[in-house]
Amino acid sequence: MHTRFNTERWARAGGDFSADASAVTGVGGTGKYTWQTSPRMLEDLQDWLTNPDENFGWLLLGNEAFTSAKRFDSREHPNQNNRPLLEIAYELPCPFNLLGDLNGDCKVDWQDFLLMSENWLVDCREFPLSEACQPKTAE
Ligand SMILES: [Ca+2]
Repeated sequence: MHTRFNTERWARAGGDFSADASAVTGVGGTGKYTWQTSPRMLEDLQDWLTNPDENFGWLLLGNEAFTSAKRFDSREHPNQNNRPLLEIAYELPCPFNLLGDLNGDCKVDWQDFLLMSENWLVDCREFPLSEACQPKTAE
């Protein structure tokens, strides 16, 4: 009932949360569980970075129709191995100018060739309205 006992209440009993799940996973017996990355999770992370005062984390919501209960350990659990863990993997932009690296991943490979081949023989001077011809923007 309360966001902070006993002065503030949720708008709905059980808590206020988005109806759209950021991620879903099945939970069985005792063990470790992983929620796979979703575009919505990335949006949540960016939103928390932009608005840290609104970072209340994620809610683990079970399907109450199954008359079962699950317990998850919190970040205060004495055994560090049982605490929840958020892993974020990212790559920094390539710090080098590499001729032929069209996607900026710091290597010239088949992905760059694919990008180049999609526009093979496009002539923007002759056909400037071609979808592939985007005006340069000032940096
Ligand atoms: Ca590349």
